[in-house]
Amino acid sequence: MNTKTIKLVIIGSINTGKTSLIYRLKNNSFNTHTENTIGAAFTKLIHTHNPSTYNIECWDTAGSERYAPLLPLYVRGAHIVLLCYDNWNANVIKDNLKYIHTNNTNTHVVMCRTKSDLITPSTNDDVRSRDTINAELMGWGKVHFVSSKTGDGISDLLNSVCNYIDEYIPNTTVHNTSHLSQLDNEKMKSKSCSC
Ligand SMILES: Nc1nc2c(ncn2[C@@H]2O[C@H](COP(=O)(O)OP(=O)(O)OP(=O)(O)O)[C@@H](O)[C@H]2O)c(=O)[nH]1
Ligand SMILES: [Mg+2]
Repeated sequence: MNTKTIKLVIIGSINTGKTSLIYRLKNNSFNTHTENTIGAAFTKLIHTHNPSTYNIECWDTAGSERYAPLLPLYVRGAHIVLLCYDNWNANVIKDNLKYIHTNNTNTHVVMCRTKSDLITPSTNDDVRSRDTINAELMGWGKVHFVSSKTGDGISDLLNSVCNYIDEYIPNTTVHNTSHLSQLDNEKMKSKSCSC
């Protein structure tokens, strides 16, 4: 049995559904009572897909502007960053991406269009093709359309993450998170995360 341990960080603007997405990935259900994350929250996803076990160490960051200065610290050393947005805004997305690329040239970015259940059927095709084209133009491959509410797109997202790990991460990778100990413990806890 192969075991792979990776650091995954989820970033995006406030209320884009990051905590709900982590909750869905971990519990396969929708948490209707999330609160805004304070600083960041840590949770571990253990996913088994023979012959591999994936230990996915997740940092769920706060989208509030006032925590933005902490983002580079959390993102540092991440193998994968899930960049969440619930409405395409190139400037906001570029803003988020700048936190990733300063010191993280090896970080794999996965674009997640959250709350896909809120896209009306009449605009669904337009929104999907617009976001897909925009992401391609910006150099970011596939956009994952996910709904933490309905579970739509979640297994596809998880498969994508695991495929990336299979391809690029060696077995039992250990990463250094000691820099995080500089942070005030309280800032790392989220009132909202009940994962
Ligand atoms: N309809 C719908 N609502 C969602 C979905 N995901 C999250 N929400 C709602 O969006 C709001 C914000 O969700 P959170 O998961 O707390 O958002 P967040 O990105 O973690 O917010 P911050 O921690 O403040 O950055 C909540 O009211 C959620 O119930 C979804 O897939 N569909
Ligand atoms: Mg949150």
